[in-house]
Amino acid sequence: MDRLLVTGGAGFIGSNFVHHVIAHTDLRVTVLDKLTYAASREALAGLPEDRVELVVGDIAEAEVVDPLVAEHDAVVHFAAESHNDNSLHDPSPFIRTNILGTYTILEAVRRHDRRLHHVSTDEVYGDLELDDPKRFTEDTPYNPSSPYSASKAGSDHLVRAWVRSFGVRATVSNCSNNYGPWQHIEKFIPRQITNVIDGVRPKLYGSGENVRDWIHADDHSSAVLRILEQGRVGETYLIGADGEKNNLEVVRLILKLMGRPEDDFDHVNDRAGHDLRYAIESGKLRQELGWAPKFQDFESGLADTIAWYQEHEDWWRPHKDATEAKYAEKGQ
Ligand code: NAD
Ligand code: TDX
Repeated sequence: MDRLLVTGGAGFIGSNFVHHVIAHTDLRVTVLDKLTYAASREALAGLPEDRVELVVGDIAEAEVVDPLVAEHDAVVHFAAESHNDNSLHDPSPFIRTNILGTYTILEAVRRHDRRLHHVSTDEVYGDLELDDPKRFTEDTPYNPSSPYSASKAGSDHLVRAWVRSFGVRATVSNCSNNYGPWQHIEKFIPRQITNVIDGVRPKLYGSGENVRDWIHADDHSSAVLRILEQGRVGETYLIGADGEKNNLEVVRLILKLMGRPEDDFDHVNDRAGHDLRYAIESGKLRQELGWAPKFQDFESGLADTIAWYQEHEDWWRPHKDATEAKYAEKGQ
């Protein structure tokens, strides 16, 4: 393997993955990214020009995707519409990018017989009760709740069908909630950090009892590279770092780390259909492929992330007012 095509490589996790690949392999990388509102060229700055190229284009257009796939040995597919709240407002780009886009990539890797790794989410499994001792495994039945998670579930099903029916050489990973630098400020953790920087109280949906299983984006990247290099074709691997926390705990920790009283937040309108709890059992990935996360301490990872947003205000500031205006319309 010499040349890698990374879709969505200008987004939060895709850009992290490109940096990881450049640092840990000899591969050359082409990023295919539409540069939607969620992308940032800055996240790819400083990478070696002889090893990384950015192609601006849409994964749902076969005339863009097909020749690029033909020129590469493997595809790692991150590109997606990724925010649940946006999918509740307008599902249409989620259907187009997440389902039609994945179909377009599948047809190209089928035609040119290229290796594919498809990046997905634990949200395809629906949610768990708070007191349920079970966690999601590779055998948990699909039960998505939102237009976002349903579109990701649809994309996973397409990949599995193309493996079985056409012999496409693909793997799938389903990861839990990521945090770290370059995450769009519409998402929970960066929204609250940038609110506190602005002297605005963090906004907690509903009671805040909802649990997410946090993993640092660097650990997601190392897991995806391990699966690409050593994963068994046709298999699904769950990626998680045993980071279950409820949203109230996370808001309180952000406030504490930023020197504010721990009750200095507002409860706002809940998300429609809000999933209660996600939790990943990642034993297959750890035992079969020997992967382990590096960020074991959520509090220090969060402190680094807070420092990053404090130091990169020029990056997020232009998007803050418009992002908050959209939430304000919904009483959030
Ligand atoms: P993101 O929204 O930050 O980035 C998505 C990227 O895809 C952007 O650069 C955007 O421009 C690009 N894109 C969108 N539509 C496109 C199109 N039609 N053609 C080409 N490029 C397009 O998302 P993220 O948080 O980095 O998530 C990346 C992937 O990881 C997604 O597939 C998501 O479902 C999955 N995932 C995310 C998380 C998480 O916590 N963020 C957890 C598990 C899985
Ligand atoms: O202001 C907020 N207040 C709040 O309480 C926001 C934006 C969110 N929340 C809650 C909703 C969720 O319970 O925080 C939790 C996390 O919310 P998001 O950051 O929107 O993430 P989530 O909906 O859990 O989905 C994320 O993880 C799985 C990613 O956005 C998905 O792309 C990924 O698949």
